[in-house]
Amino acid sequence: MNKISVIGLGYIGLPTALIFAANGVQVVGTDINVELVNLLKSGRPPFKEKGLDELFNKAIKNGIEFTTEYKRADMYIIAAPTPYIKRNKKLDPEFVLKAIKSVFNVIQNEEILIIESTISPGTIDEFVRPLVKGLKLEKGINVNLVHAPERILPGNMLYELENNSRTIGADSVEIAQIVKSVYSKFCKSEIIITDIKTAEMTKVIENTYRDINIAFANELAKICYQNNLNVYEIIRIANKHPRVNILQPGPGVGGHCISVDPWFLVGNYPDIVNVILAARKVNNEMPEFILSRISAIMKDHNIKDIKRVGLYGLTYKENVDDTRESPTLQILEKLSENLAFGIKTFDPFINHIMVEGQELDFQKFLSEIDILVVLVAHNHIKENIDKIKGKIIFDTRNVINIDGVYKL
Ligand code: SAJ
Repeated sequence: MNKISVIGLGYIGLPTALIFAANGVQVVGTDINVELVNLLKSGRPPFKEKGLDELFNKAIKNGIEFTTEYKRADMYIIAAPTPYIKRNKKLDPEFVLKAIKSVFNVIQNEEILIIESTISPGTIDEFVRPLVKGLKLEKGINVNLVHAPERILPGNMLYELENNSRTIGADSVEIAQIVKSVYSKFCKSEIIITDIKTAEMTKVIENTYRDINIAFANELAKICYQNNLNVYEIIRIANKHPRVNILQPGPGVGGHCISVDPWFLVGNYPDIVNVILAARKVNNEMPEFILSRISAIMKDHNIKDIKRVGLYGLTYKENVDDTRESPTLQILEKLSENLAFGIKTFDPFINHIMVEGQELDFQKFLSEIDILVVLVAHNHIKENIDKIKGKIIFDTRNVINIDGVYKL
């Protein structure tokens, strides 16, 4: 396994390519996006992540190659996007299938083809195997399929790449062992070998489990609000129980994973799922709950102009610059057009205008509002408590410890 080709240099593919290269593997990183490849060639990673710059420099020093072309390798890792089709709650495997077809233009024989992209259970059987079978016949070669899903946490990706256990799903234990030995070049944790469908299922249910637990915390927040109880104190005390681990309520669930993966199970098993679907509904209704709380606070303080309300945070969670499916964007979508235009927003991680009413300067943002709604717990807001004193604050993330702050 001298050379690895990583295809798809996004949130998963890029850190994976870099960490293999930083650990002495010859890596070629391929992406169809010319601007992205040029950015990488100029030595600039496309997103912020703790430790990414150092890893990037190490990979460059070790000769990592970035290109839009597909290059021959001993192992191909596909980390192409797997978008979720809202209409039928299914996964769109097109990007992955296109990448596989392109790999077959350079593949020779017996290489290992690893899919790291999150795919719904059964995707390999339903879409990948038929495609690969045809391509193998056409070229008269064999290729070894593997599914190795990742579980790294945005905001702590590089630490988790090295320290999280991995699942290797393969058709043969021998191939799985080879892949396991390659991943152990950087993975210091347990690498579990299983079959492909089990690997597909475990990845999706891990995120589904988390979504259900967040939904429980959110529903608990609504119950506590009605009873004028402190949901955080109740969770804190309940979690003292040795077998209770309730997560934190928030303004909703964003990101391209937790808010997406459970839908694959809803789409694939509509006659079975109940809890999974109910949790999705609870989390998707949190933006409405936040809006009802904002209007109650405005009434409390006799503030009629939505322009005096500022939403802090556009990303889907703290200390990342990813806004996909963020609760704030969900809230803005639910506001009527003129209200959405009126409300102010600010996010220290977003340095370009992406919504109407967004301020790029924190002081200016604060000068224009009376009510500050904290929707994302960036370190930035915790470091600027002195600047927000005097505002009416609605802290949906329980990170502002000032008297009189509204909480969930
Ligand atoms: N959230 C809460 N309350 C909590 C925890 C999270 O409201 O107690 C919200 C966050 O604010 C965010 C959303 O949920 O909007 C998701 O955030 P997250 O940190 O739970 O998850 P992701 O999407 O950043 O990363 C998840 C992780 N999966 C699990 O923790 C089971 C990560 O390990 C996966 O690799 C990633 O999905 C993925 O790529 O699948």
